[in-house]
Parts: sequence; structure tokens; C-alpha cells
Amino acid sequence: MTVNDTIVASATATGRGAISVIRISGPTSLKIAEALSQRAFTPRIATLGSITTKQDIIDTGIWLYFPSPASFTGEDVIEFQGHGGPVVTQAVIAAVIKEGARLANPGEFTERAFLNGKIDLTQAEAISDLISASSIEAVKAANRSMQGEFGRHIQSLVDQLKHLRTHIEAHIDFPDEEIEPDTLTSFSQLLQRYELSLLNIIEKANHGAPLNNTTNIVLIGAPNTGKSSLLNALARAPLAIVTDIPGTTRDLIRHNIVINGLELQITDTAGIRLTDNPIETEGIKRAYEALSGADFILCLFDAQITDIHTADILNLFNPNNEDATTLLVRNKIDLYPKKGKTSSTFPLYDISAVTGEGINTLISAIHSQLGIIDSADTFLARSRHIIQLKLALKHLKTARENPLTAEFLDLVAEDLRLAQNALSEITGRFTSEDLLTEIFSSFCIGK
Ligand SMILES: Nc1nc2c(ncn2[C@@H]2O[C@H](COP(=O)(O)OP(=O)(O)O)[C@@H](O)[C@H]2O)c(=O)[nH]1
Ligand SMILES: [Mg+2]
Repeated sequence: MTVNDTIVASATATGRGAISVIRISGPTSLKIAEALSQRAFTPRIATLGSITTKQDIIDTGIWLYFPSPASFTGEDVIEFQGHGGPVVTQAVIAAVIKEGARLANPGEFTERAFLNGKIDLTQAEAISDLISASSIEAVKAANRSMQGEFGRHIQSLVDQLKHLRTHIEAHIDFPDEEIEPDTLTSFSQLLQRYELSLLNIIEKANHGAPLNNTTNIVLIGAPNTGKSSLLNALARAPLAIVTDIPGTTRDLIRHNIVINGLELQITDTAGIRLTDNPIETEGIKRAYEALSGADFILCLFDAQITDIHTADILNLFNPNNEDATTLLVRNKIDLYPKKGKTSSTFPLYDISAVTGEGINTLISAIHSQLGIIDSADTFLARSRHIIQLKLALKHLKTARENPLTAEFLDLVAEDLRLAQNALSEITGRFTSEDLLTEIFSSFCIGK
């Protein structure tokens, strides 16, 4: 695919900094750079040069020229490393636009790289994931996808499915020829093998999915059970006011922290109790609202309570929210060191927000519940990938349910085709225009 116009954008964040990189991509990028700098460029060799408009120098910096096709986008690319100020950067971009380029849309450089076959869709998405990674595990996993590892696994399975389908279709095209029972058995065995490969990819993708998302943890409990103290302990900062006066916290207090590579958003809430105070009542209403977006609900009790019953939890909220995992937390074990127990079905953790005891165990429990493993073969999957993987699995399962007789080969071939399409949508070999627009519009400008 060829794109005809030349685009420009700042590749660095706006604001003041040492250097700002302005990127130009498209057929006229070299001509524009030559016109602005009055310099000639050698591919991949840094050239010092100024930009002059109407006799005024706007900026002086380093120019780099990456000729097509050996560039990020696959087109002729010019990069100008100028001074990092918002006004000077805008002036350089304006000068480039005056020479015939247009301002790039968000993600348009990466989109061109994809359209020109330099990267597949999983690699394009990994670039965006690397930029927004909030943990070192996410960085490592995004880099693996950027190297094409995830895409290669998918593509190899797609190729195998295609191979089998071609085989099956050859038999459909020549119905007069007998199919050996052995051939049918081998088809069935292959289908089973592909299903296992797919299950393996899904497992790795599931492990990686939480790395891409922030895990929402909502703290709930009666007043004075130490919710605000736990938030402060996790954030290692006095974010929420802690007093022994019940009803201190009113509004939701949210804070994002990264613990062991996982980004957690902790929400501290008002203590649940009956009250006439309208502000506190509103706070309690907000606490309940926060529960609906929770991945984990930490239900806090004062460690004075040694045995937590289901009724104690029900007094606070209905714990049967299917989307969230409820964990019971007895806080202040520095004062009441006796080990707690519960007759409810929820796991119980004893902690002290003041001494920090038990907090690591609690965090580890959250990690293992999420299935996070820092493994070298986790894929940083997006939910769109998981949906497509599961769709492909559904079609493979249907294919296998067909009795493998000559008459049913048509159905098997069709299921294989559907599975193949579902997988190809992940790498972008079979992707609608709308999906591409959606994916690239979430990128920053200049990427
Ligand atoms: N000894 C002890 N006191 C705690 C602990 N956590 C909280 N507190 C105290 O309990 C009171 C209420 O704490 P706070 O965090 O405001 O509770 P919240 O109403 O649930 O937010 C404060 O006086 C805290 O200092 C703990 O682990 N040990
Ligand atoms: Mg509080």
C-alpha cells in the first residue's frame, strides 16, 4: 500500500526539554528538509543544519535521513533534532507544513509502518503498550511482542490451519476419489494438536493481560478499621487523613502504585455506618459506587474481631459481586496478635497497617489470584486479542465436533476458515478499517 502525502509531527512530548525530535515521513520529506536547511543529506549520517524562514533562523539542530524502505514507516523519513521548547518546536512544524507536509494524526507513523508491511498489528500495539507500560514486566513483555514473538506464534498457527484447510479442500474438490480412513484420522489428530497450541497461546496471553491493565482495589469497612492507614502504608505517603475519629474519610481517595511490576489503583472510601450527616452519607454512597469498578474488594475489620462471619460482611456490602474478588483483612494485629479465622468462604489475611506486617502476603495473594507470573513467555495481550483467540478456539472445537467423514469435510473446512480469520484479525492480516482507526487513534501524535 502506498500513501501519497507527507506528514509531520513532534515525536517528543510537548514542554521544555533539551531536545525535541520532529519527524517527517512521506515522498516529499527529503525535498522539504533540503529546502528548509539548504543542505544535502547522506542516508543515516547526522548533518548539522539550521532552518531559516524569511531570513530568520528558527532553529539549528541535527538532521537524519532514512530513505525508503529502510525506515520506521517504510517511506522516506527525516528526523530533525532541534531545541526542546514548545514555541520553537511549533515554529519548525509550521515551516515544514508550509513546504507542503500536513500534521500527522495520532499513531499515523506507526499506522504507515503497518500499512507498508514493516510490522504487524501486534507489533504496532506493542509500541503503544511499551510507551504506556507502568511496570518493568510490562516493558519486557511489550518488547517481546514488538520483536514479533506474539505475532509469529499466531501466524504460525494460521499457516498450519491454512495448510490443513487446503488439504481438506483438495478432497472436497475431488469427491470421486476415496479418502483413506488414515487421512481422516490424521486430520482429526491435527485439529486436536492445533487446539492444544491455541490453548497454550491463550494461557500465555491470559497471564500477560493483567500487565496491561490497572488492577482496581477498593478498601471497604466500618469506620476506624484502618482503611486510610492501609492506603497510606501501600502508597508510602500520607495521602489520606488518619484519625481515631470515626467518619474522617468522606470522599473517595484514589492512588496508583506499582508493586512488584503490577499497577494497582487503590481506592480508600468512607467507613460504612448509619449516619445522619449528609456529607458522610454521600461518602458512603460513593463507596458503594466504587465497588462496581473493583477487581478486588478488601473488606477491612478491626483485629479485635477474631472470627469473621458472613453476616459481618453482609452488614457492609453484598460480597457476591461476580466481577470482583473479595478478600477479608483483619487490621491492627500489632494490638491483637491472635490469629483470625472466618466462617465465610472468603480468604482472610491478618495485617497491621502500622507495622506493615502481613501486607506483603496480602499483595502476593492478589498477584497469584491474577495469575501473574514474570515469565519470559508471557504475551502482553490486549482484551481484543483474547476475544479473537477464544473465537478461534470456538471454531476449532466446532470443527472437531463434526464427525470426520467425507460428507462433513465441507463443514470442517468452513470452521477452519473462520478460526483462521479470527486469528488473522490479531495480526492485522484480516482487519477492518474501523478496527485500525480505533487502534491507531489511541496512540500519541508523532508515534
Ligand atoms: N495500632 C494500630 N492502629 C491502627 C492501625 N491501622 C489504623 N490504626 C489506627 O486506627 C485509627 C483509624 O485509622 P484510619 O486509617 O483513619 O481508619 P479508617 O476510618 O478505616 O480510614 C487511627 O487512629 C489509626 O492510627 C494498625 O494497624 N495498628
Ligand atoms: Mg479513612
